[in-house]
Amino acid sequence: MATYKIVVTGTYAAGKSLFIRNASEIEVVETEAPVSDPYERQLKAYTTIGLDFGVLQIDKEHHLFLFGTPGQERFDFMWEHLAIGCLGYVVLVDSCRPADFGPTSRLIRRFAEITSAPFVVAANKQDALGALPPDYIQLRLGLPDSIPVLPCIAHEMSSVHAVLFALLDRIEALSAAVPEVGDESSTH
Ligand SMILES: Nc1nc2c(ncn2[C@@H]2O[C@H](COP(=O)(O)OP(=O)(O)OP(=O)(O)O)[C@@H](O)[C@H]2O)c(=O)[nH]1
Ligand SMILES: [Mg+2]
Repeated sequence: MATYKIVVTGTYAAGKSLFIRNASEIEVVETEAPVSDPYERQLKAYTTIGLDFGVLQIDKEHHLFLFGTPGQERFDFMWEHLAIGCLGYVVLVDSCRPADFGPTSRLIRRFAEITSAPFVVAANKQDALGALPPDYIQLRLGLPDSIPVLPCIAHEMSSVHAVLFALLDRIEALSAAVPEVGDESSTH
């Protein structure tokens, strides 16, 4: 049985924990704590301070180990730890919050320094009022056509699975053979 490590990242409240909850076949491990910043608390009461962890079996022999990062920048030291040995990663962006596009671009640049693994961007909350389309978000993030920006609704299992399978397709397209976790060549 082979396991592939996939990281789900993005800025504060982009939907990472919900994405992993709806992707996972096991009960997820979460590390939520009350939000102390009054501005951030306007969005929600709890935030991830360590990681999220879930598992998705993708065929008879392969499982994805899904690791969600914290979104608050003060916990960004966790990104490096969580990215070690990852096969690829998903960057979630809240499609309703253009103010998050700049911080998301910064996060994408930082992750590219941490790991050379392939990634896709998921334009999340496409069900919400005022959600901007993935094409527009791709332009605003300054991403080339080669980096897919996919529509996503983290509330829906089919949607999060579609994003993960698109990432696996991209990983496969970029590497002749997909290395397994534990194989030194998969460590970036
Ligand atoms: N309408 C809608 N709401 C969403 C979607 N994804 C997430 N949310 C909501 O957005 C809020 C933040 O979701 P979380 O999963 O906690 O976000 P997060 O990225 O893990 O947040 P941090 O760990 O604090 O950075 C919650 O209220 C979710 O219910 C979505 O696709 N559609
Ligand atoms: Mg979270």
